Amino acid sequence: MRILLHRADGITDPWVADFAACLPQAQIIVWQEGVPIAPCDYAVLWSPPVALLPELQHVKAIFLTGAGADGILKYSEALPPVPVIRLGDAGMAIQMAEYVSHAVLRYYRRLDEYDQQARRGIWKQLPQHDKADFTVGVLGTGVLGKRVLDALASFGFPLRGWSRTAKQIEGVECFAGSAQLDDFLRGTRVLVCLLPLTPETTNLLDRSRLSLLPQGAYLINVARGALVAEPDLVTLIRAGHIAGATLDVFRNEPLPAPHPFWDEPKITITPHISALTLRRESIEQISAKLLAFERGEPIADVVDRQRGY
Ligand code: NDP
Ligand code: OXD
Repeated sequence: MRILLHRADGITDPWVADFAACLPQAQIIVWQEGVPIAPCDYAVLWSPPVALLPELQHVKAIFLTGAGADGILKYSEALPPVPVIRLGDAGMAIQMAEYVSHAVLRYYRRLDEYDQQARRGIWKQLPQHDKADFTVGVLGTGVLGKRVLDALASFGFPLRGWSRTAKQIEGVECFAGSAQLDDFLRGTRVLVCLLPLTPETTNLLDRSRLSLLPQGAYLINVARGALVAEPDLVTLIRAGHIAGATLDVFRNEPLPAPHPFWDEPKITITPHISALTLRRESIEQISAKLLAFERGEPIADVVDRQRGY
């Protein structure tokens, strides 16, 4: 069995070693631009360069080393009609819960403001936010969104979730579909974005939708930058409607300099680290799915290419 491997960071040796341990019957071929290779049975990659696409014509399935499929589905027309299988959690959900809980608590406990005070030598207790008024709304209640909601539940925040299909999640007020989005946003004080990037969700958070959030709302985007209309977010922050944003993902990554986000003190920037791909967990999951696929068994996390996630 021949597996084509592509890593955007170029660090491939540990992947080859761990695949050899998990799938000793497989030969791992590291893709290198311009180096011809014999056809492979499977591909393991995430957001490949265009030059790699011809190598996918012979594969039986494409395994992603990430949860989001937008980086490969943008080439949909050039892909063979084979299953694309994304990661389901593989150690990312708990990282996402840590990151989002930290950001929500930082806003709720006014830690940013205390930090600014401390830098100016000010010792002053600020009024505590009312928790009943600090509803956290999670866009996307899939694998990651659900884990984030579970983590936030332990702090007692009022919770709501929005998904494409109707859901029932204990302790969470659930909304579904575009008909219920406005109501969801109107009652959300901290908006957490955990949606996949699809034609339906691109630019979902534009000026009109972000304006539905109550005055003094916060945005935490850990999904994809193109879900948010970036200039609109800056406008609403400068107008004081949005009190702050924590952004881990951007339309163009790395976030270019200059970009207005860099100069906006109410925006916290991290370089796409809210949930990192964990190599060992990912290789174990991919190997198990690949073997199940070879045996003709059903496998989880097959991307619906029509839906886009
Ligand atoms: P899932 O597929 O498990 O969940 C996606 C959720 O979004 C589902 O609840 C789905 O609804 C909902 N959804 C999709 N389209 C729509 C729509 N048009 N309207 C309303 N709801 C919609 O994905 P994951 O939770 O595993 O991952 C979510 C995203 O997080 C990834 O696609 C990726 O972009 C991002 N990500 C970011 C990382 C980072 O480090 N910043 C790391 C990993 C992932 P339904 O339940 O009805 O299907
Ligand atoms: C992912 C990501 O989709 O890291 O896995 O963004």
